[in-house]
Amino acid sequence: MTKKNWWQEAVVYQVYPMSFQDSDGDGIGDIGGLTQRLPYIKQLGADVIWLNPIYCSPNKDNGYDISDCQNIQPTYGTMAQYDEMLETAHKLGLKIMMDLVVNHTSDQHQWFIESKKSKDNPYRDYYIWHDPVDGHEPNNWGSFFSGSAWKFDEATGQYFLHLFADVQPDLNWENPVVRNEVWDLMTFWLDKGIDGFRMDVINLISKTAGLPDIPKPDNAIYSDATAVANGPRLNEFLQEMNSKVLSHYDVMTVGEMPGATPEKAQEYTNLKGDELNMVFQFEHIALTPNPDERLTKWNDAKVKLTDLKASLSKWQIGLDGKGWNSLYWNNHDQPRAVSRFATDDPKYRVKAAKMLGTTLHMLQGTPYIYQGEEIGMTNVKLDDISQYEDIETLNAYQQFVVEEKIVDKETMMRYFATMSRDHARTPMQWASAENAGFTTGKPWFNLNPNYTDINVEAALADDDSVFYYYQKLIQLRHEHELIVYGNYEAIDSEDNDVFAYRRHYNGQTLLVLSNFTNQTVMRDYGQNDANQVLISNYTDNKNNVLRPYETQVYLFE
Ligand code: TEU
Repeated sequence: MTKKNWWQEAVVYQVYPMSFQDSDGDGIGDIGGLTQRLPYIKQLGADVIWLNPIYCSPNKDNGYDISDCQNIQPTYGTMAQYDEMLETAHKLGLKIMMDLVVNHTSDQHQWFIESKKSKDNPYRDYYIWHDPVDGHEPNNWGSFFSGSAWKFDEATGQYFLHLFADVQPDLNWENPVVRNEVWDLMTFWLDKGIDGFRMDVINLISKTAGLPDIPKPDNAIYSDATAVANGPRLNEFLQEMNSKVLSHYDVMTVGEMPGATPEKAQEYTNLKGDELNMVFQFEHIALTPNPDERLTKWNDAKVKLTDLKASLSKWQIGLDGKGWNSLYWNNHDQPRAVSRFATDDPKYRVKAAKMLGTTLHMLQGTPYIYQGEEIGMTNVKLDDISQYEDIETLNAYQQFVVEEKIVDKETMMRYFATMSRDHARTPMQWASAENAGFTTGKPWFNLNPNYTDINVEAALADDDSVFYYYQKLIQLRHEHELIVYGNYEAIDSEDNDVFAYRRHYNGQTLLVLSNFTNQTVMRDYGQNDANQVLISNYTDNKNNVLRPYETQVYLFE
C-alpha cells in the first residue's frame, strides 16, 4: 500500500516561461505574463506549476546554462515580480516547483570563470578537468548535444567535461564544497517558500571514478551520453541532499533521469522517502528505432502501440507499491504529444488529444501537462534548418549532416520534423488575434500558424474542447482515490490498436479503453456490466464499439 502524499494526488502544469506569456512587449514570455495567466492554470484544475529555469543565463540552451542561480534573468523580470507571482500563486492554491540545474552551469558562471583561470585556482575542482591522454580527449564520452563531451582549454592545457554544450561545463559532485554550494542554493529558494524542485538530469551527477571509456558502436566516434547515467555515488548524493535540505521542508521532488530503469527508480523514489518523490524516465519517449544507432534520438518512425503499452506497463508494475511514477507525454524537450503519439490530422486531432489525455491521466502516478497540451497544440512545420532554434537540433545537423555526412539533409529534416525540441517551444496560443495573444512585440520564435484555429480563447468558448476534457480528467483524479492509488492490470499486450488496462482499489475497478487508430474496432472487456462511464470523448458509447481515437473509462463498484 503506497503511503499517501499531496504530491501523489497532484496534477502538474509545466510552464516554459519564454514561450508562455509576454507582458512587456519584448517578444519573450516573462514572470509578469505568468502572473497574469495563473487564474487560467487554476481554472484548468492543476495543483502545481513546474517552472522551467528563469535564472540569469546567456541563454545558449534556453536557460539551462545558468550563470547565477540566485537571481532572475532580466528578460523574465525582477525578484520582486517573482515574489509577487509566488504569492499570487499561493493565494490561488497553486504550488510552484522550480527547476534545479546542478549537473552543470554556464561557462559564464563566476565559479567557472574562476576555475579556468589556473590549475591552482580555489574553484578549479568545482568542475571536471583532465590532462590530455596521448594528446587527445581523456576518454570517448559523447555529448548529448553532439561531438565530444570534452573541450580543450589552451590556457591551462587541460580538457573540461561537458555532457551537454561546451558552454555547459559539468560540476564536480565528488567535491563536497560543490555539494554544499548546491545545498545553499536549494535552501535559498526553499526559504522563499517554493514547493519543490524538478531536478535537471540529476542522475548524471555521479561519474565513474577514473572516467573510463564507455563501449560504443564500432562506427561511432563517441559513446552515447546516456551511458554516463546512474553513476556509483548517485544514491549517496541524493540521500545527502535529502538529509541536508529536502527533509526539512514539505516539498515535491522529481528527478529528470535519462537512462533510468524501473529497478533504479525503485531506489531513487523508495518509500522510505530518503531520496526523491518521483522521476522523469525516458523509455516511452524513446521507443522508435533509428536506422543508424549513431543518430541517437533522431528518426521519423511512428511509435508502435504494443511497444508503448509494454513500456508504460513495465513502469506501472515496476513502481506499484515500491516507488512513484511521473506521467507525461511531452515537455519542452519533446515533440507535441498529439503529433508524436496519435495524429494532428485536423479531422481527428481533438479526439486524439482527449484519448491521449485519458490514457495517461488514468494511470498510477503524478500527471504532467505541458503548456498547450490541454488545447491540443501540435508540432510546427519548419521547412529549412534556418527556421530551427534549438541547440540540440542545430548541433545534430552540424555533426551528422555537415561533418560526419552519415545522413542527408532531406532525411535529417524529416527527423527534425518528428523529434526536434523546437516543436514544444512555439509560443503558447492564447487567441486568434495577432501573435496568438502571446506578445504585442516580435515573438522570439516562430508561432505555429495554426494558432488561428487552435487557441485558448476558442477552447474556452467550446464546451467540447480539449481544455474542458482535461479539466474533467483532473477533476476525476481529485475525486477518485482509485485513479491515484489503484494498482495496474495490463490487458491484451499484443493488441496494436487498442490500449486497454484496468485499475483496482478497495473493491472498485476502473476499465480504460483507448483506440489509437483511425479505424472503428470492436472490443469486449465486460464494459457493459459497468456501473458508470466516468468519461469518454464520444457521447453515445455504442457497446463494444470503439470509433477512431475513441476512449472510454468505466467504473465498476
Ligand atoms: O534535458 C536532458 C536531455 O536529455 C534532453 O536535453 C535531450 O534533449 C533529450 O534528447 C530529450 O529527449 C535537460 C533539460 O530538460 C534540457 O532542456 C536541457 O537542454 C538539458 O537537460 C541540459 O540542461
